[in-house]
Amino acid sequence: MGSPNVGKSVIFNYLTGGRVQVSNYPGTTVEIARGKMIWGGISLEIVDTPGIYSFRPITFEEQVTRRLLWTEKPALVVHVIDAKNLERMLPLSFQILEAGLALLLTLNMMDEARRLGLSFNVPALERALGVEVILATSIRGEGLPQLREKVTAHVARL
Ligand SMILES: Nc1nc2c(ncn2[C@@H]2O[C@H](COP(=O)(O)OP(=O)(O)OP(=O)(O)O)[C@@H](O)[C@H]2O)c(=O)[nH]1
Ligand SMILES: [Mg+2]
Repeated sequence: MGSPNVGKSVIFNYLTGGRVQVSNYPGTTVEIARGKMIWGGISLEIVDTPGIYSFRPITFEEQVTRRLLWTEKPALVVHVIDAKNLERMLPLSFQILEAGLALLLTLNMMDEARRLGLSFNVPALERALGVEVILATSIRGEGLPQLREKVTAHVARL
């Protein structure tokens, strides 16, 4: 899950071999998409959600996403963030943690962030937030094998 237009569906397609629509405008995904990932002997259902700005269910997309979290209690929430807007997007991470859900934070669009001169101290961020952090440029597949490993490892520990 995450804000609109941050690359959630690109990541979903990578993990599941799915083909949900990806486009450069917010609100592309309007309904929940489900796919299967089999990796390391573990079979998982991966869910792609409509982009949301916060847990306050104002838009229909936010209502859909929030209901999914409460009713299905996912084993792990992959919060996808645009690395260029970390500060603006982090509050949703805290809301996910406050809801008692396990979180894996993915700073996507690292190609654009690097172009802006941004870099991230991942171990420091992980210590400060108490969650695992991945850097990714999902349109190039960078960081996604690592993301898949961490998702699988988390589920294997349950
Ligand atoms: N430069 C760059 N563009 C990316 C990256 N990941 C995704 N994109 C582009 O960002 C746009 C949005 O990607 P989507 O996967 O549709 O985003 P989404 O989060 O599913 O968006 P909604 O469904 O609207 O919530 C597309 O044009 C992607 O090609 C990345 O790492 N770097
Ligand atoms: Mg989408």
